Amino acid sequence: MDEAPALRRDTVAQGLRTMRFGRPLSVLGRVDSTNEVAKELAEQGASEGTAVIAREQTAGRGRLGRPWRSPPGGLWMSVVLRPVLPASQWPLLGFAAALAAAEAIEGVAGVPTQLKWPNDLIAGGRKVGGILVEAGGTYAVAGIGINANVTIDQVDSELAATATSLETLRGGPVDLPALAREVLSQFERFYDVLTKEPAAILQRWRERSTILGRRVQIVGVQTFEGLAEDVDMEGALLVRTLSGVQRVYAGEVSLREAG
Ligand code: BT5
Repeated sequence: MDEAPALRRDTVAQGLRTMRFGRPLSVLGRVDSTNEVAKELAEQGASEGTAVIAREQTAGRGRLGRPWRSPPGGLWMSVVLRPVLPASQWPLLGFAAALAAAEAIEGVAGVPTQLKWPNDLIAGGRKVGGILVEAGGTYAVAGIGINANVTIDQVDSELAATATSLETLRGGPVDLPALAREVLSQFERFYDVLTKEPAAILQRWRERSTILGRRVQIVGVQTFEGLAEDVDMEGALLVRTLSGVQRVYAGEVSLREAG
């Protein structure tokens, strides 16, 4: 069986065809969170596209303070952004990152991938990755996590029912440096589309969505059910309930499929 190439700066940078994303690029060993490292770089003035990849994270994080398991073999990456979009549309940065990750997974690993609002990457009906965008004052950091060559249920048995990995789905390891390169390349492309024509990103996102047209349960300050109808230009989910359409923001809620 083929050995997957090692994740190093040179194996990722070789053949990288981007203008800005991944320039500069750091590939680190074990860090707390690549979002944290990228934030520090952004605070020090790092330019847009600066990217940080780690082989392992000890304190990887998801939304709402949730932990993100990040063993060696996964793709744990963050990119510094300096968006010119109005702040109200910054949630769409997460949509662009998710679209990029899905395209890259399909292109490099050949695994069909869908998106679940707000930030989940879904393959084989399970979570194969996620996006965490964190905003600073003038910058944002987009964190992209993909379970590539990991057996996630061996890392955390609680994830056995909900999570999967590319290696599990395709029955063999994926070329991790090639995946990293393709995520950077697709992200630069979708980010530039977003800057010029945000509505085009929404349309692409809708085409990959798992939940539009389905009944969902929103769990937050209030818990309610409704029909996930659409997403809007601020990345909010529009949920039709008996009392009308509710706009739901990602910062505040979890979403489940309703029976
Ligand atoms: C996310 O949060 O899905 C965003 C994950 C972002 C991770 C990247 S890795 C690079 C960068 N650096 C970071 O520190 N973070 C970013 P959320 O939707 O809140 O999902 C978190 C939930 O997913 C947890 O509560 C678990 O139930 C589950 N989970 C944790 N680790 C997982 C994994 N590796 N695969 C699938 N599910 C996981």
